[in-house]
Amino acid sequence: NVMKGGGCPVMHGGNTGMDNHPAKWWPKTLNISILHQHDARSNPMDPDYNHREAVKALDFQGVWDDVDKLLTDSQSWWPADWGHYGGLFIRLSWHVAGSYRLGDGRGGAGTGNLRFEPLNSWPDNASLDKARRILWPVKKKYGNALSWADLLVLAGTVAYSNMGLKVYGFAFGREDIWAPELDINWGEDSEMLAPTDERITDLDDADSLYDPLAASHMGLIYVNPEGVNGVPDPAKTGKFVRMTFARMAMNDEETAALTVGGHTVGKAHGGLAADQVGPAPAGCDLEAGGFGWADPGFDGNANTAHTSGLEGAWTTNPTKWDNGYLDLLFGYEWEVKKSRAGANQWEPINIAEEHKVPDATDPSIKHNPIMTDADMAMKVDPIYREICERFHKDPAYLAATFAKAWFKLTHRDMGPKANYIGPFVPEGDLIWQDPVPAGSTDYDVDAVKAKIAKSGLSMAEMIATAWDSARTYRGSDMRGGANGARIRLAPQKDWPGNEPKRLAKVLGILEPIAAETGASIADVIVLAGNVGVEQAIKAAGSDVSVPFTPGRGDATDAQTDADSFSVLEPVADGFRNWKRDDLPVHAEELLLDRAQLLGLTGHEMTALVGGLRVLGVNHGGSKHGVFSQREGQLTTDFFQVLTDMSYKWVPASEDDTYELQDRQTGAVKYTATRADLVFGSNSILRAYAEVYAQDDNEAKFVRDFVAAWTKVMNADRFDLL
Ligand code: HEB
Repeated sequence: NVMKGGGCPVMHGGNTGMDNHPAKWWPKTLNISILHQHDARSNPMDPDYNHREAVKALDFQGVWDDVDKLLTDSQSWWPADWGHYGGLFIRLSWHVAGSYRLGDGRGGAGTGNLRFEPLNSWPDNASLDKARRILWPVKKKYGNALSWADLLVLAGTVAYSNMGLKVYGFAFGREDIWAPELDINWGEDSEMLAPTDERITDLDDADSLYDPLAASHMGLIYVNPEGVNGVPDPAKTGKFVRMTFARMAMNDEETAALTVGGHTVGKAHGGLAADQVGPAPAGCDLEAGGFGWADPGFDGNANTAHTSGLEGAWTTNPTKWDNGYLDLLFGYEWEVKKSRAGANQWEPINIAEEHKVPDATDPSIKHNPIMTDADMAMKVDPIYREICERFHKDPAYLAATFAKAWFKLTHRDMGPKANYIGPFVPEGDLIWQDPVPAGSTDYDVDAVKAKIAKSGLSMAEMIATAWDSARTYRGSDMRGGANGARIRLAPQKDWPGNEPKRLAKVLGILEPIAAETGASIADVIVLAGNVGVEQAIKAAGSDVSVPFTPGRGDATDAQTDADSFSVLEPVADGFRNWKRDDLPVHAEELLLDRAQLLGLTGHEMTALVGGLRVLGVNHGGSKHGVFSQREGQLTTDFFQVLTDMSYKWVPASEDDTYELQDRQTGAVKYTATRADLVFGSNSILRAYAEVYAQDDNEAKFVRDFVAAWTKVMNADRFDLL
């Protein structure tokens, strides 16, 4: 952006491009900005705009009907195949939802992120730029109340309904973001669509794909449709499909249903060889108007469109929900062919004329149906085959299984049902929604607090237990958190990070208090943490009360999908200065990641760490980072010591730990981990640490600690929205 030569005095010193970030010289610097994305300044809505309230006033049926009308309103600039956009809209919704990965809950349909990079320009999302423009009139008409995030998922759902599937339901309530997500690590590949080898330990073991990635290539939603690294081999592809969908939280039956049901409609588009297609939207010149993948071979007819390079439909009637996919898959033998764009695809041997597919533009012309390598896996992989044979014999079972799996796929990252809005929300609970019954608010909070205070539990025991109960929350898919008190159920009660022995002892004392008072155990756990924090504030000589809102409920084992909770297990918790020994990632990176999932800002994270350290609530009672001579009092001692030049920091013999030595005498005064010292070494975190070390900010620190603590305790209280 710097004017080269000329010395032109025109103002052009702003850093307006993406290639000149201040940290580019030091790429190992922590990316603290992941804590400060989507802030109020990037959001164009009025400060008092409440999206949930706005949605409630939406004309839900009107939106549904208008999307339905768009399905057959073919546009000259991107004509609909067979005059019907159903396939395109479904692929749109599926790709929006399919970026979700269970490992960290990131990705998915909840935010409208497809409008922004990288997803807007991922090769796999080709032509979805067109789909959004087709939907724009509906977005424009219904305005703020209809988020893009909702509309992108609704489109495919309405399409299925239009084509004859009895859909399971639809919930409104997703709120749009206004800038790309900075926190999601999509992989560290060298380029888009780089070979799978760059993100896997062993190409013969699909499960060795790096966690938490789910797609087998950078820029894809799932697996390579032509086969692993482009080589057709349905048995091998089947293993990758299983891994990819498992990491989207789908089991084998759901995966088979989604693949079969997905390709029951629509077609693949291979007008041109990939190297003839223009750049993705973000790589285009201005006059492209935000459209990418310009196609010099496109003649204005649907049948010359290019998207993936594969070409053809899977079924004879691709605008109808029917059983054509399995009829053809099992009815014929299939062989590998090249599409006209040169992609590997499977085509049937000796297909009957009546099973051929009408051309997308001129129905008098007939084509072979196709299968991707992943479709062939439904026949070749023995587990998928057995499931698909059942689907084939029982189309009603397929339809019901698919409809439920589609609902899960598209609602998986919305959190509990309390977040669902609108008349199409299905009755009943689904286990993946992590249901929590409503808890009582009708009890005497002060009486419960008094009982807790007299229970004999130590301050650290109470604070650590409340923290552990709440810290599993992740804003990425709104799972986890203190509501439900699942910390007392399997698997959480046995997680090493929860210190099972201490936990059992504390629960043994808190559970009877809940029973006696009518409060939920979930509430009592949080309330005990608050009692502990209030005691620590008193011990330090001031008097601040910690806000509390009753009403958490207690989930049962039957309401808990233990398998799917395993991904919430903390393998590290920088807030309690702990990290499992075998992790190759630095403690400060894990801390930052957790803080982002908890929705904390940089200074909230700083206040919490500094406060929790001096309260002595480290995992296993470790003394690392307890920079205080008065442990148990909520003071700024951690920051005082961190910024005090009379200490020097020396790496210790134990891995990744440090000694704080008196600069004069060499005496070891304190020990620390990377999750402590990063607040003094990283320039941004040090700036926050200085705020809390300042003489004028002791009271502010207590206020900020209490606010951040309360934010974490209430992170999952969607029932209060
Ligand atoms: Fe699919 C299309 C692949 C899954 C739905 N796909 C498609 C294509 C391809 C594929 C390649 C073509 C594109 C173009 O246009 O060219 N997929 C695939 C794979 C997988 C899948 C590999 C894994 C297994 N899908 C799926 C799912 C779904 C779907 C799950 C849903 C549910 N797709 C779809 C649709 C379509 C497609 C609807 C069509 C589109 C249109 O029509 O446009």
